[in-house]
Amino acid sequence: MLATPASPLRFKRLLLTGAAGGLGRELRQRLARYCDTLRLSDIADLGAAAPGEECMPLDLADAAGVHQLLEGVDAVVHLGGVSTEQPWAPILAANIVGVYNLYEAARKTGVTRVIFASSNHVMGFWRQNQVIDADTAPRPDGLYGLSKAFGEDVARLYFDRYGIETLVVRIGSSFPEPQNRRMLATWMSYDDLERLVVAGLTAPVVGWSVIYGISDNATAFYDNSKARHIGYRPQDSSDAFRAKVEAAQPVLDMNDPATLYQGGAFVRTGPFE
Ligand code: NAI
Ligand code: 15L
Repeated sequence: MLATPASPLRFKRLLLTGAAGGLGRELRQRLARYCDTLRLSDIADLGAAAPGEECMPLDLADAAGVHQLLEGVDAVVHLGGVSTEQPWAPILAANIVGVYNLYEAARKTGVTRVIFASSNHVMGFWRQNQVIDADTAPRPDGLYGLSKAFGEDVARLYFDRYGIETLVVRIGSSFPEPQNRRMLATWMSYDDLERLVVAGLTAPVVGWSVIYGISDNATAFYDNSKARHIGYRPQDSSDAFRAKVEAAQPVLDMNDPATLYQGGAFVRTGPFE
């Protein structure tokens, strides 16, 4: 299902990185109608290009390749990179070197708008009984969250120095359904993901802005009131899944850091175990 009626706003060419991933496969279908050409990239197999698509597989750590990737695009939806807690080497290549390459290429090719898929794990060591907003200080919960915090700062530098606008989307949990009680607060439907990305692509002025990628959930750790200028209006809610999730996970262990902190199990995953 697609979230909104076909938009009259058309881009000549949009770039979607991470197009072979979970969210990339969703947005691949959904972004096509907003542009004449959808350029797709990933280090993983992208399959065959459909009409209106062009596939440019590459490693984001390849600076020359990333430069070519950005040539001739109007805007970038940057999903590519390591998306979970992993060893430092792949995080360094994709999320540190790769993001630097992306912004350098944007500067050199004249691309002026990026939607950057950041993560709630930039903020994972805030507690679940605290509501944070766009101005709250980062508290990454691992190397992955730390790398996304770096990406957010690269984006800010390239706005301050070069005027390249970025909507930083600190995505909560974007899956078909919320999978546990924490995700009742962090969940974002795929339809709302599409709404948020399109809002970021079409908002008149973005500058460097932070928004939390969540649906209209009754419980939330995040306050998006400082991102009203983006015009994102979520239409879905985790509330529809609440009874099912609570039945599947009736008891919470209040001594488990995954229950106490917003980052959930990420706060005790990986090199800090
Ligand atoms: P995913 O792991 O399914 O997709 C990421 C894609 O990036 C993969 O297809 C992978 O092959 C590609 N990639 C990894 N390293 C690469 C490299 N060196 N060069 C080129 N491509 C590379 O992740 P998912 O769930 O689709 O997430 C997309 C983005 O959104 C990621 O940046 C992730 O950090 C972010 N995000 C997603 C959330 C979610 O709930 N799905 C929550 C928070 C953030
Ligand atoms: C993320 O950043 C991950 O990319 C995703 O796979 C989920 O684990 C999500 O956060 C989450 O916190 O639920």
